[in-house]
Amino acid sequence: MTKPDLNFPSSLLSALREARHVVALTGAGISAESGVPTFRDAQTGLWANFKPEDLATPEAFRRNPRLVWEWYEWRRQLVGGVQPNPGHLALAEIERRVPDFLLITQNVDGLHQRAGSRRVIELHGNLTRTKCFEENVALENFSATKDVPPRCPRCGGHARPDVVWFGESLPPGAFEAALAASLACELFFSIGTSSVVYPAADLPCAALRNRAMLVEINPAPTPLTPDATHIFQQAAGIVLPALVQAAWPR
Ligand code: BV8
Repeated sequence: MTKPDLNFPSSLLSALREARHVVALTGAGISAESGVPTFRDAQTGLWANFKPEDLATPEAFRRNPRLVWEWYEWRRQLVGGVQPNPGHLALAEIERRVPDFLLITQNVDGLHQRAGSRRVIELHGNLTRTKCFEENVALENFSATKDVPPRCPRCGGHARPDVVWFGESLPPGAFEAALAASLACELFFSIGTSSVVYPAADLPCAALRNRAMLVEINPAPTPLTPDATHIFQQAAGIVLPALVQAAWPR
């Protein structure tokens, strides 16, 4: 892999070395280099004719529970077959080096935890977990019946992925904790997100209200780009390991 011509401003390197409170918000882009299509990538194969935003809703599930369940089954299989990439691993390293580091993710793939990150807020849930659509209660083990989606053994309702769909509230307390950390941090990273989904997209704005240094890592510009202190328009899997190496040379 060619060495990136990344020169990190000394202000960023010293901020990262000296900060106590650092927050990173990630989106689907950080999993792209693991081979997980981003949320707004053109869908491929079986799903080429569907837009994720049209599938990730309770209405879509009510209309066609089998279709939505099978989309998540496909994504679960895909995620189960990939590995965290150097971007995920670099964030786990930053957590080990910064006194108070919080990772807030919009992703539902669980790759941050598999990379070793421990302080993670999953704003939008996790597709490896399942719950009952009717009772909104976790379903640990449901016998793989012939039903697709499987049925809740308690009430007979449909099983669904434990993710937050459009129009649904975030997990209780998740956004409040993420907002409090964003309002208190000195350094905020927005990584691999198109910054269009709310309320997650409010978090970097909260950091700016606290006069935090804002760093955006995304090959493409986003609505947040004009407000960023530092912008790295390259892949997270390239920028993040290089940043860790520059801040804490081995
Ligand atoms: C809520 C889980 C309120 C499922 C997701 C009308 C009614 C209700 C709400 C709304 C409404 N109108 C608007 C809203 C708010 C709505 C919203 O924001 N809509 C948007 C579309 C305008 N939000 C909600 O509905 C939220 N809930 O507001 O509740 C409420 C309150 C009380 C009572 C009831 C309701 C819930 C939002 C959560 C939706 N669920 N996911 C699933 O994943 O299947 S969101 C979905 O989008 C994913 O989680 C994804 O992570 C997230 C954001 O997308 P990104 O992560 O940014 O991914 P994207 O593909 O867009 O971009 C990838 C980026 O990576 C790109 O910029 C690309 O350039 C970059 N990239 C690519 N490669 C790399 C890279 N970057 C770095 N390195 C690389 N290698």
